[in-house]
Amino acid sequence: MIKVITYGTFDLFHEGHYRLLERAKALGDYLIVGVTTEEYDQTRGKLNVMDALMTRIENVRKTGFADEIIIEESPGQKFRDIKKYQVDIFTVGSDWTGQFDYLKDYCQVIYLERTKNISSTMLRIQNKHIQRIGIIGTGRIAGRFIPEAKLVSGISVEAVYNPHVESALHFAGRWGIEFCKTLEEFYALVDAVYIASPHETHYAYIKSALAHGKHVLCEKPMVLKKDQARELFVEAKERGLVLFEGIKTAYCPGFSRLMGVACSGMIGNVRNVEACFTKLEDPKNRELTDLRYGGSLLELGSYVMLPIIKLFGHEPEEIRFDSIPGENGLDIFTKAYFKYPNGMGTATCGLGVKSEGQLIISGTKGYIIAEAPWWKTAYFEVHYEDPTVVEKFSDRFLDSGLRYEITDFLSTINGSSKNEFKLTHRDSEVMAGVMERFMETEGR
Ligand code: C2G
Repeated sequence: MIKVITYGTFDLFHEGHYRLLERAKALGDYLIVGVTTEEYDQTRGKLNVMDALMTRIENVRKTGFADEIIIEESPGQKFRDIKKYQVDIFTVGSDWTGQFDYLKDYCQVIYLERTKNISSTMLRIQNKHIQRIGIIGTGRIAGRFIPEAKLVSGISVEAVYNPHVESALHFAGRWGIEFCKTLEEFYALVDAVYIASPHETHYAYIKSALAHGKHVLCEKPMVLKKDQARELFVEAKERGLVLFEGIKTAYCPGFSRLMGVACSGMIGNVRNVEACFTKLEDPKNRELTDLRYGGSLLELGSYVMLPIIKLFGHEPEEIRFDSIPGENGLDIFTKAYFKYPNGMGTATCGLGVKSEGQLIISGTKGYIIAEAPWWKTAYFEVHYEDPTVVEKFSDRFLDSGLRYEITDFLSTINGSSKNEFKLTHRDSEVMAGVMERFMETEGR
């Protein structure tokens, strides 16, 4: 008797799951299905699971393919189960290709083609809607999006679009999603769009996606003009669509907690915020060669402005910039000074100068300090006049951390939460305005 085992969350059960179980059963005579517990999903950083464990187990049982259902509750369990149940074949969908090759020493490992274009009609009836997401752009960030999206329940990455056809074809092949020659084809396959193309193309893509009734999650900086930001948010609102600027820091648990502590009164009134983020970039890369849309502030400014704008608001009395130009004139190190009625902020960023990446929030009773990479907030401290009193806070920041913004984007679309406070439309507008002013001072 050939024994087969597979594992999954099986949340919002859909035909992708059904077809996986059907083919897994066909691989042998006896199929064991491991369904993940909430705790295990928490451990492995799978977010936004909607159905309770018993619901997910029942949905697997109803297919009739499982001869035995177990629960998956800890890392390393797969290996133990293979020994314990004397399994001949481990199988899982092709979105995990390569991730379980280590099991090949103990049993056959088969990756089954994941199901594309899952129609969520069945789910719509159950009013649990899977959002089908398409990606515009095929660069580094786009490549990080798919592994992150896989760990957010309730979305399915379906398609990619890039006018450079060969990179779109390569990307689609690498990730097992649909390649679309035209935007029309692309929009037909998705409910929402993740835009990870060069900054200057964002505005047109957002306009086009909204016009086609698609929700939009756009990489930062979303747009480089205040009026464009305002226009796009108004249009999204009028169409009942969600438009998010993807600044991963804003959505991660650690940063939300840091903001909470800063506003809690623990450090008294906030009077000064200093945020620094430098990343030495290869001078041949677009970030340091595109004379109009490159440079440090446009690349990293969203991160270092975020805490200042979140804590002091949208009406600085004065904004001033100091920059160090590289050989081609692009800013390789920029400080933006913000003067408010009740405090001041300094946003420092650099692609050509290395500095200490700290976030310091100074208050009338104490201060918060978060070391680099504070923009992937996992740890920060609160200090007071008495140096022996230090309060420490830590949160997990998993992998590239795009899953947090994806989760908030999704739950806002599904109406299950209004996480506007993490990054408001006004915040995005103000940041676009700062970028615009900077580009004006640079004569771009
Ligand atoms: N699947 C599929 N087609 C889809 C979606 C999912 O074939 N459109 C497959 C997945 O590849 C997986 C199974 O259905 O083999 C269950 O998917 P999930 O519930 O998303 O489980 P997952 O998070 O992929 O966990 O330890 C758990 C395993 O790592 C799988």
